Amino acid sequence: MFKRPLSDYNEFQKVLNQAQNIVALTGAGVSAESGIPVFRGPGGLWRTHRATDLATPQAFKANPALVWEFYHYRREVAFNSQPNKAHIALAKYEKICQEQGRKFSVITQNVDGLHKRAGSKNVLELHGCLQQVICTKCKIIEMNVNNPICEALRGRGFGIIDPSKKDQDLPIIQVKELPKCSKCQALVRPYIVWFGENLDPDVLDNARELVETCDLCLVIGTSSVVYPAAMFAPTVAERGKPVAEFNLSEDPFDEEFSFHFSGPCGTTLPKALGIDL
Ligand code: BJW
Ligand code: ZN
Repeated sequence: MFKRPLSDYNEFQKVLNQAQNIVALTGAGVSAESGIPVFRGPGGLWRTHRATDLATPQAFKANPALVWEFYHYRREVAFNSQPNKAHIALAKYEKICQEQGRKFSVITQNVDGLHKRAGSKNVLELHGCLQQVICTKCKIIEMNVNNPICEALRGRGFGIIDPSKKDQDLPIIQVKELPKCSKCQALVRPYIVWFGENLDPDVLDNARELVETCDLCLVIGTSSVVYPAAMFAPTVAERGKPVAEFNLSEDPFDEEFSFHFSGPCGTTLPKALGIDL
């Protein structure tokens, strides 16, 4: 028989107040109200491009300039965005938990850095971050928040997202003009986990441990289609622990989830966590 998860804030708060080890798993929807496009669905980043054209190591090998244009656009949007009420509520709730000796962690699929900028401290960035680059040769990982990251990318990338902007008429960027490693001068790439690449093993181990030990999981603004993150919340539910989903969607992702709060998480999440903003 289909069990419908509860949408009752009072019932959720009873569970929340009892929990000692809480994990919040977030996806692109948590940053949507900061103006950062989600990946899938209407208005999603992938709508005019196949993900495999832009977010795979093969795409970078074939056309590093195209991939860098895409990431220059993404960096520009993310660096000019601000954390929204959902990010801030999570950061404030982590602080409350810390004061009470309870554990609160964020596992995010997002690469925009907004959880940390909102003040969250226990954050695992599963898919990397836009603020870092990795050298294709010596593999050194460096922080780089220069914007643009190199002169050749200034004003570029918007035509990838919106073909009417026609930046395909601009001159092709040569590989030698793309961002370079400060140590060995080889080409660098965004420090992002692309399709078909393994996640950082330490980050993945830490995430798995949280998933296996938490006593409450909040799953916020994710379509739950990309692995391994997609299996985290169902794994918690299979252990018999409560999972509370916050999504625009009316329908829960998994009938084993205990709670489903439909609507923009900038509204539903502060209300559920009892944070006044
Ligand atoms: C709101 C809202 C609001 C909106 N309030 N809600 C079969 C089984 C298992 C694995 C695979 C498989 N076939 C292939 C794989 C591997 C692959 C995979 O999972 N593919 C699937 C598509 C099937 N995974 C990988 O390759 C991973 N590596 C790996 O598994 O290594 C081992 C391996 C290697 C080789 C083969 C097989 C295994 C790596 C995955 C890396 C994902 N990278 C991306 C791109 C990064 C690039 C970048 O950011 O530039 O990460 S994909 C993209 O999707 C991005 C996101 O982090 C990720 C998840 O998306 P998310 O966050 O869920 O966003 P959306 O847009 O999908 O959803 C938004 C949601 O928010 C929606 O539900 C809205 O309703 C909601 N929403 N506004 C509340 N205001
Ligand atoms: Zn190098």
